[in-house]
Amino acid sequence: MRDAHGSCHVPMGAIEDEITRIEEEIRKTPYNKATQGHIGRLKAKIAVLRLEREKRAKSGGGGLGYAVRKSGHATVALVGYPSVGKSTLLTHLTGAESEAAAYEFTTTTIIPGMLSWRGAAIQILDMPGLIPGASSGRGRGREVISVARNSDLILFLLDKDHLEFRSLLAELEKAGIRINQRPPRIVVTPRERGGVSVHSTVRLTKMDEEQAQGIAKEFRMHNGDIVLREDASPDQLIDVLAGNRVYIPAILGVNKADLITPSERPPISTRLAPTRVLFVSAQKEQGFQELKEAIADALAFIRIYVKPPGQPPDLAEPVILRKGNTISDLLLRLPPDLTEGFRSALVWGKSAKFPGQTVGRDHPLADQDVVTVVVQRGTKT
Ligand SMILES: Nc1nc2c(ncn2[C@@H]2O[C@H](COP(=O)(O)OP(=O)(O)O)[C@@H](O)[C@H]2O)c(=O)[nH]1
Ligand SMILES: [Mg+2]
Repeated sequence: MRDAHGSCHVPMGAIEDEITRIEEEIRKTPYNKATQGHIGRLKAKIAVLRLEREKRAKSGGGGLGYAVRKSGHATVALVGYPSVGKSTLLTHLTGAESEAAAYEFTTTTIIPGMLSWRGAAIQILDMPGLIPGASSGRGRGREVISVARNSDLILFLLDKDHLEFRSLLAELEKAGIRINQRPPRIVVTPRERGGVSVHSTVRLTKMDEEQAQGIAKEFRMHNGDIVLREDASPDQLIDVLAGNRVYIPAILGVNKADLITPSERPPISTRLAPTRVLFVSAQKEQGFQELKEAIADALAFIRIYVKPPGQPPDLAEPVILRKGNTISDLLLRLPPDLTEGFRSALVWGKSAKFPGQTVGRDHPLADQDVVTVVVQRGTKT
């Protein structure tokens, strides 16, 4: 609904002040049935103001002007407070040269390293520490956040002496990053007239239809249908209306484990539950095997064996893809002479209904599938 906002000419500072004021109002308002509609609308107002702020930051030239070149099969962003050992971890895990020193804010740029794991190349990005206020542009916050937004996985790293990570999450949340969540099952269809109608396919307990309409109004949506296919919260509806959200998985590591005894670990795990904790020592290279496995698991790599027609499959060098990838994604990774004039593919393995099933470009593949690409003969010029 971003196009729906008129361009109001409020100065940037005023937007910031207004966000702070509304956040304060939400904090002061007790949450109950009587206030839930009001709070929903306040949250929607904040979301709209943040969209406006993003738009300004981009158009005003004060934007990012900055990007990290993605390479490898997937990109992992290392996110943590300053001095938790992110740079040390990158260096020891990947061999990349990153500055690690015994003082804060040593990482001035984002440094990439490459980790190879069972044939998959995983790019790991070391970043300046995330600090409160990053999402509104404090420190190098904008950069950190834009890199995190574009990554396939976030690896949160905490220092064993500073186990708080709520505020890291909050900072990413404010920037539209949703961690370990799936997109809400809400469908919004704008229309020309007829007002806003809200339908639900399940019983709603967190927000009623009138409250949903109130939120839509804040996004200047005056006509259209909102279909809630789950018991959605106001926050989830706001996410769908705001439209710039990204959904990224994350894992959590606690560093400097060389300085803690085995008996000190369980209480730390309990404290951070239900998030699973991986104990590592970046410096002593402890816990690296489990960490690498957790990264690879979270990235959900699948291995595809390509079988040229009439030949055995190439089992030595699978093509590495991700869960959910299709034949189309596979084609992009093969040399053009193997895919030119693509007609169909034959699939053996878990994704096939029967061995050698003929499928099209949209067919989702599974780990260890064997695939033959069938091309039209004589189409080459
Ligand atoms: N004891 C111990 N110290 C560590 C470990 N990892 C990093 N450090 C130290 O913590 C300090 C900050 O590390 P650095 O990698 O620069 O942190 P960053 O700001 O998160 O990149 C440095 O003095 C490191 O030597 C570890 O696993 N164990
Ligand atoms: Mg660093």
